[in-house]
Amino acid sequence: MDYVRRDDCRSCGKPISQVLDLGSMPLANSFVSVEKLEAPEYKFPLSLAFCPHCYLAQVPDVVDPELLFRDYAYTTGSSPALVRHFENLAGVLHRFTVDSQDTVVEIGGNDGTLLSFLKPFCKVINVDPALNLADLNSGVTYIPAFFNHLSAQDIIREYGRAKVIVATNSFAHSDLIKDMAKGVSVLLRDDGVFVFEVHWVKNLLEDNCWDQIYHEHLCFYSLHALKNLLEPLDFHIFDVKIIPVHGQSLRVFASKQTEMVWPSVEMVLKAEREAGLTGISTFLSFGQKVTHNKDRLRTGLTNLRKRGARIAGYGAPAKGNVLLNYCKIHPHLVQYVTDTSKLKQGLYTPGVHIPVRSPDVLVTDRPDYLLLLAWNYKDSILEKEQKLRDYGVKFIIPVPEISIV
Ligand code: DWN
Repeated sequence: MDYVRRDDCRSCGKPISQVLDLGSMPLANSFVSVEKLEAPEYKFPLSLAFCPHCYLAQVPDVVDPELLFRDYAYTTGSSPALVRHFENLAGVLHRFTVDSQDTVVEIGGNDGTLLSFLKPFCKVINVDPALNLADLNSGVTYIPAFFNHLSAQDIIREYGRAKVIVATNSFAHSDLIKDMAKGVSVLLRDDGVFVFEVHWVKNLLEDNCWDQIYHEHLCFYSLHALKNLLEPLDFHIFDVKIIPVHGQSLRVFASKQTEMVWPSVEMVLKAEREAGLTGISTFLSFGQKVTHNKDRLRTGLTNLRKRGARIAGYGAPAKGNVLLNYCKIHPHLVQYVTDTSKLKQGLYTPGVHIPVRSPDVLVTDRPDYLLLLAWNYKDSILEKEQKLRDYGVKFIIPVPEISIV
């Protein structure tokens, strides 16, 4: 089945309530080759729901993961700021792997960027379903599989149990999230630690990062929702950090031992209560704000084009494809988008079919405006492109509010 819609919470099983409808949406990472531009394209309903019982915000629209992840256009290495972030994370994880015989398993390790920093010190295994990324994982054991309770048992038979299990933006990507967590529990040594990074739902709501809602991101976590998911599985969250990645994310540390809990956990829980993350009204007002933002962005771009301005896009992230399709931004508004990823260059963005070009095009072609679709790297990009800006090219920042710099 390519698509199924849930009406129950994937964490606690109780009924969920829809808070935002983004309509029919193509798959955010399914870029289109020129040969397939006229062919039919997968589009599925996309919405956001909230569970008032365990506080998990979630996408109820479940697309077959074989369609989403087997041939994956996104590579971590295409974003230098993210590579630096993973080098820092590797240092944090290294504190838990004191022995070269220790094993670190990464769930959804993509092109092996994070594990490349750890492989000199311990055994490293990347469990990722993308068949097209295997060759990028040099020196890393690559298991082309979805991580779940079953594949965890296979890994134990072949490699033993893990001292560290890490998941950076993959612990929100499974409909069977409890089965994924059970896999972590059985694979992790009793003295092991589970470290994962997930987009923080507080950032989604407060910074209006609605373009982060797409079929790969099935869960939008608060620490409250994570506690309700993991504690029944005998995990204990003992530390949490708020990190400036993909907007704002939580870096969560959990183990199977009831060791001490750092004050950071209560601090984040308190911030979430104060932000209204345990009540549906906060999520309903977010939904209304998104609709307003969509209309403002499309009207703004249309007015610029009417005045003869030329607009291109900067970055072709998955979230950018949600924004382009939800706001119905076609090539007559945004002529092309640039992206550093060679896997995306020469292809077309899903749905609206805007051509993806190398950033080199900007050396000779200077549009009046660049719509910053990769807004989560705003600081590093604005710095990198200062020369373009000195020539008068303006950047349109779509999130959290539309601004021009
Ligand atoms: O969970 C996921 C998130 C965390 O990462 C996956 N669904 C896939 C991916 O989502 P994304 O595509 O929105 O991630 P990024 O890292 O925001 O994508 C940035 C894109 O922009 C990349 O394709 C690289 C490109 N880029 C660029 O062209 N010039 C990035 C930078 C920093 C640049 O200077």
